[in-house]
Amino acid sequence: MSRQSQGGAKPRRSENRSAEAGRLVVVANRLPVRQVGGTDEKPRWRISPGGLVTALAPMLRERGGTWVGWAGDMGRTYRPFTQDGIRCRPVALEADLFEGFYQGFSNSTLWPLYHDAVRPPEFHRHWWRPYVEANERFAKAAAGQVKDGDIVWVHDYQLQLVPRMIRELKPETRIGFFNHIPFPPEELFAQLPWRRSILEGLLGADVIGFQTKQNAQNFSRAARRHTSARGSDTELVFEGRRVQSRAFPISIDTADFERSAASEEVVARAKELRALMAGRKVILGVDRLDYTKGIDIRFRSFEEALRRKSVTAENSVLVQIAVPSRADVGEYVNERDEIERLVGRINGTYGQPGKVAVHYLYRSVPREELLAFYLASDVLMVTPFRDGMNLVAKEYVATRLDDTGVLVLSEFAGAAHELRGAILVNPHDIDGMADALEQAISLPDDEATRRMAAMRRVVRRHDVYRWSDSFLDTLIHATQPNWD
Ligand code: ADQ
Repeated sequence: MSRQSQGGAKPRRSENRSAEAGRLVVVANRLPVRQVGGTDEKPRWRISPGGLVTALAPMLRERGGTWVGWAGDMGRTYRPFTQDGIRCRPVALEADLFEGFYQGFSNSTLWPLYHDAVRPPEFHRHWWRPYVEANERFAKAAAGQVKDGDIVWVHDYQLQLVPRMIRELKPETRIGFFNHIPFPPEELFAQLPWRRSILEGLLGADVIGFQTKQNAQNFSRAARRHTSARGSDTELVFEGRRVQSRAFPISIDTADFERSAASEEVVARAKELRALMAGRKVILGVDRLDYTKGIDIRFRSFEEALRRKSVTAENSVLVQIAVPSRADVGEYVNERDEIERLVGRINGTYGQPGKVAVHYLYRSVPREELLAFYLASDVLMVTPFRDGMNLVAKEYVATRLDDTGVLVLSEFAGAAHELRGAILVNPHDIDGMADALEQAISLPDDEATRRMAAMRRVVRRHDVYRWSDSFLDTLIHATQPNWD
């Protein structure tokens, strides 16, 4: 849903101010499209829906610019193309490079390290080299698109070396970086053998955005400790340049979620789902199947509540939708095995004929179906051990148009800083989570409404457009000693 379709909304600030800057060059691991047929010479593409695309597409269309990223197909080289008004510049990655850069260094070194080392990060020199090489490819491709006055916005942990690499190729460019995942405490980050290169890579940017103030502070401390950067938690000076390190909490297209949640199709499907589980409290979990999301611990807390008999398969059901993710990384295979073992154990012990205790759906579901599940549930449990933000929590809140429903939320998700009406839990504490679940299913209606209404105000005020506007506004107005 584009911004123009929001009933004649006023132009946002960055739309006006962006006149001062040039075009926008977005650099992200993935292009905002997927191939849906065609031939090798003439592939057909479709835009992949998602928050980032939604937020940036209007600006890319209006101001011009390019999205630089991988097309999702190893070893294939595609020519630049335009899809739905967005110019795409594909970056080629062969199987060997992809394995070391993405599955290795990005997902088996950085991902666990940046999520509080909930799994031991693996440090391998033979993964670092492809990480550098892949970052060089993205940086060169991006620099090739940059004209005088353009601004560049680099995204996420896979591309942390890119800001500095672009700076070397195009020294006068305004460069922003946003980290979608947490930035770990300095003591943990210090384990990384390539810590200085990563920090200096990021310091090539003018503005480095994080999900929370704590993440921004963690970065600044690590930078002061391991590089020549000096300054405060929000502003550093590195090699004579000014670098801002600030929190820009990401959000969703709230108006669009509200509209879809009111649609006949979604409302009718939600009714059907409710009828299938009539008379029972529906507790929902929705996640990528990832060991950081705490799906296993959520199941254990539900099992504890069943053991206490405060919850039974007669009066409650846990529905878990888990979207397959990184299924070729060993830890993810183990996590899936563990989750499926737990589902079997819980249903074997507590299920009744015709009434399972846990419905487990291992698949991606279409957006309307996902929204119908949000509407049909009484409680959403979001229990990551660590999460940059967690958009599922915000999506759930946005769809509860009648202010019903209860959110149980990990205090270690970035969203916990904003969604104060949630019942906050420590995901390492199984008994505490079982207590929270009991509290959630028996929360008086007026209290649930008060909490949900407060959270809805937050997601309505702070949507994904506000996020991208405030980041780009900060970047456009960033100054450097040699620019003044
Ligand atoms: P993710 O770790 O992928 O994102 P999250 O923020 O929850 O986590 O976003 C997941 C998205 O996938 C949501 O939009 C959700 O609707 C969708 N989804 C999840 N399960 C699904 C299912 N079974 N079927 C269909 N859709 C499903 C990373 C960081 C987060 C950060 C985001 C954005 O890890 O912390 O919030 O980027 O910055």
